[in-house]
Amino acid sequence: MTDEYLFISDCHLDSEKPAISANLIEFLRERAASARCLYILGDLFEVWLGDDDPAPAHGELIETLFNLSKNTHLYFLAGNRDFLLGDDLARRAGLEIIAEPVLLNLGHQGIVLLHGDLLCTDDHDYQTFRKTVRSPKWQTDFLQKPLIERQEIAIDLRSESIASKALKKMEIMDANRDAIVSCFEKHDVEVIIHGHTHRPGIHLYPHARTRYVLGDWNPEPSYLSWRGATGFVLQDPRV
Ligand code: LP5
Ligand code: MN
Repeated sequence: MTDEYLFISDCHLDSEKPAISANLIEFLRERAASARCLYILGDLFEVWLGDDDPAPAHGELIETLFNLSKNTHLYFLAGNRDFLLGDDLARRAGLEIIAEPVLLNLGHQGIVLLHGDLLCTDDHDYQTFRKTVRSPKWQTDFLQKPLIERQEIAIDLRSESIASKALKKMEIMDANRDAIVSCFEKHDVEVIIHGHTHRPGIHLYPHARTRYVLGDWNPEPSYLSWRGATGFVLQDPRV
């Protein structure tokens, strides 16, 4: 066991893209097994419609996570695709569900963890939609619908989202600078770690602040590692 902390997001696991699942399973077995903690910062699944979905395509992954959880602490913070992941799946996969913003300290640095969508404050339509689907009442109602109905709604919603994104300027789907600065200030931290935008990178701000953006896994792994001896290292083929 090392003192390593690992951060990933946006795997978007999908039965139609088995290479991503294979890469993640290999990462969990080979890379994460010696880490102290693994933080999964949302959009682990392309879509998660409730823990009653048997999701056979994800069986091996869930078992791999559960085995890993015996030695490595696994945390899950919801994304906009898998915010319906609940306690049942968390138990089966050995995940501890955490709610954003999550604060932690590594070395002498204060850190805040987010999925990243909350920073996209210029995307007003999305933020309105998010408020609706994150309300407990909406989620209870939605989860009471038969799975087949939820799947149909999700297909419609994906089409709506794709159509609506085609009309949005790229900038409005990125993190807003004022939202970033106020996040650093509000939480009094030096580091923000998030995903969601699929624009991996390391961004520097005044007062020795840094924002690490995790990439998606389509199809190569993207992860951030922290160790006492090295600090943060972003491993992404595009950075
Ligand atoms: O996901 P991504 O990266 O492509 O786009 C996101 C935002 N879109 C979403 C929607 C998801 O893609 C849909 C799939 C999630 C299923 C989750 C399970 C719960 C089921 C819920 C069923 C109602 O998150 C996109 C952002 C983009 O990130 C960048 O940040 O722009 O936001 C949108 O496109 C949202 C639109 O702007 C507004 C959508 C209005 C929808 C209107 C209602 C549709 C009716 C469907 C039936 C209830
Ligand atoms: Mn996302």
